[in-house]
Amino acid sequence: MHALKLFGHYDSGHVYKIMLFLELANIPYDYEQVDIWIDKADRQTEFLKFSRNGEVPCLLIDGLPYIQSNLILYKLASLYKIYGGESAQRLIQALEWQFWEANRLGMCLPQLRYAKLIAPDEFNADSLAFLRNRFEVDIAVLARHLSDDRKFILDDKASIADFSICGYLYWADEAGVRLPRQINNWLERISRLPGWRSPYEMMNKASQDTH
Ligand SMILES: N[C@@H](CCC(=O)N[C@@H](CS)C(=O)NCC(=O)O)C(=O)O
Repeated sequence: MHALKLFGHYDSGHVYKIMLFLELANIPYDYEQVDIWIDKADRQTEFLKFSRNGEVPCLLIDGLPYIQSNLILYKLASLYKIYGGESAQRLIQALEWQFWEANRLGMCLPQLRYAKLIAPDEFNADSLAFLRNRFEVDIAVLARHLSDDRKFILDDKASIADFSICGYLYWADEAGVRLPRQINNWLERISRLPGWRSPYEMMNKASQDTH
């Protein structure tokens, strides 16, 4: 049994990805909230010691810090041999989608939500148009992939590829984007996995329990 401590914040889809893994797998962990809306220098000293860029999520596994949500998912899958970690082949397939997420959907969807919900003045019309166009291209790629009777991203079983990519998609409304039917159906399938809760429900609850 490993000692896990997650630093997070309820506004972060990157944190939600990690919590989905831990909650669905029923793995116990401690949680500490970090206020991501204050200056980095004012965040908890312990957290800043572990999180190189002052970002959440940061996961301590037996005292060792792991940052970057997709790396954390990869580490958890390898460690517990579940959700993609069952074999080297499944893990590498999941990793391909993790890179896709980090380079594509993860570079427009979180930004669109941030622009709509938190900082509308920081984005001009051209940047918003760029992000929206990029999102449309990426979501079409994903919808195509999910259209041929595939239940989850890799196969019939959920994996870290699903957790990584779905993180911000449950907040599509907050980002002001519409989702194709294939994507909504897939999100619905994930939400039927035992232990699933919506992002705010899962993350607010963790904050109240331990913060
Ligand atoms: N590439 C990172 C992104 C993490 C990230 O953007 N974290 C945001 C919250 S969603 C954060 O900590 N922002 C606070 C800040 O940078 O000051 C990952 O995948 O973990």
